[in-house]
Amino acid sequence: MTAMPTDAPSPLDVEAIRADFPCLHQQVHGKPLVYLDNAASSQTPQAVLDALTHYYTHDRANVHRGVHELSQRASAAYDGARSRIQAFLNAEREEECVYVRGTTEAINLVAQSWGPANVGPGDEIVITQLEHHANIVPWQLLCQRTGATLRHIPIDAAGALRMDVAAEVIGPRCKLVAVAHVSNALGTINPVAEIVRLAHAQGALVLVDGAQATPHLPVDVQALGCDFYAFSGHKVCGPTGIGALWGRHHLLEAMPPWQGGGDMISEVRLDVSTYQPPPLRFEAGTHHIAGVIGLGAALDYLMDLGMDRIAAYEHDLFTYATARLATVERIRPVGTAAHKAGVFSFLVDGAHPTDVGTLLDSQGIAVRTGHHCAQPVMTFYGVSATARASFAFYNTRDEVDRFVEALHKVLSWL
Ligand code: 7TS
Repeated sequence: MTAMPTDAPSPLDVEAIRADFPCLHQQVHGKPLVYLDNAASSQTPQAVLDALTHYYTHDRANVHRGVHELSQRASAAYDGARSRIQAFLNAEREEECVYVRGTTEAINLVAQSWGPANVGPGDEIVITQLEHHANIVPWQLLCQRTGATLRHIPIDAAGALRMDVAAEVIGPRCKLVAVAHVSNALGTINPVAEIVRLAHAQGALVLVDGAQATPHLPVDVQALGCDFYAFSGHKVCGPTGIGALWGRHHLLEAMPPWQGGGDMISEVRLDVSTYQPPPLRFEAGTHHIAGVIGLGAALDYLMDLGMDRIAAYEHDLFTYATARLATVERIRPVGTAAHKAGVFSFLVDGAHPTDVGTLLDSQGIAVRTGHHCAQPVMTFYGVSATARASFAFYNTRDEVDRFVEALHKVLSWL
């Protein structure tokens, strides 16, 4: 037996982990479920369900408003989740972590608050060709509003960013680069630290869309050097409708509010108001309290497992899946970059992805089909849709085998 290098993460006990996820244990169309749509939304462990139930059955009250016991307990649980986000992202301060509805809202917050205060006619915002619509449309809206220009870093045939032209695209007029850490349609892991270096050299900030990286990789915003980082709870085993925006403290401090209401103010008069410092300045109104508490529990769950162990397990599983899928005839993978995480997008010769997805579903295999809210990627490959299998740390080699078997069956019907 080969000895494990001492710095290698110890392996995950995936069978024990699977027992934590009630939704995985069911039959779909008479077949055991194989859930491979994790890039759309992950499943929820019992620890998160318990945290939600505990709030609703014991502590249900509004936060920051009551001297009464329930409100105090709810506030403590709600405020406590911020330190989980700080730890998960290795942020310097918990005040840098803003509760939002998800990645989409986080990006819109920056575009609508930081944007108009810092971007004007002739300035440039840079995105990439493999962004999710959530990291395209808010910047189009900002450019339309301010007279700035939207530019993009193109991709190559494998679905990797053309870093050979990135330095030219990120020019002296660039104010912000908005880039996905991991592409949702292709799985490409982007060289974010290198992009940060290019952007900072031009005096531009970098916003990282971490929706697809946070479920798979250890994220360290200080090591990445970025300025904003966004992610969604429902992709990291947490509830839907909650996520976080991390931003450097001095940037958040200088940003104006984007929504007004309760909880974000310091003092309100009839003619004018003053505002709380960040993060409360950006959290107007009653938030998704249960969601915040559930997100804290989800991040605790992932951190207890260890994101380095999750990444190592998934890397091994994905290498196995890619090799097995390469043996299936009539399958064309879309996105074959050298550095990928957990996403296998593919086309089947002579069949529409929707039909492939429907027939796989009849075999108990859940994949997503469509443009994956990344239409510019589809346009680049000259297709309108792909089928996409996306993996998580609770998937197994046995499930990969069942997926491949089901694909063979589906191909024999098409
Ligand atoms: N950015 C990326 C890279 C994403 O993958 C997604 C969601 C979002 C932003 C938006 O996240 P939300 O939580 O605010 O909706 N991606 C997907 C997907 O690939 N399939 O369904 C949702």
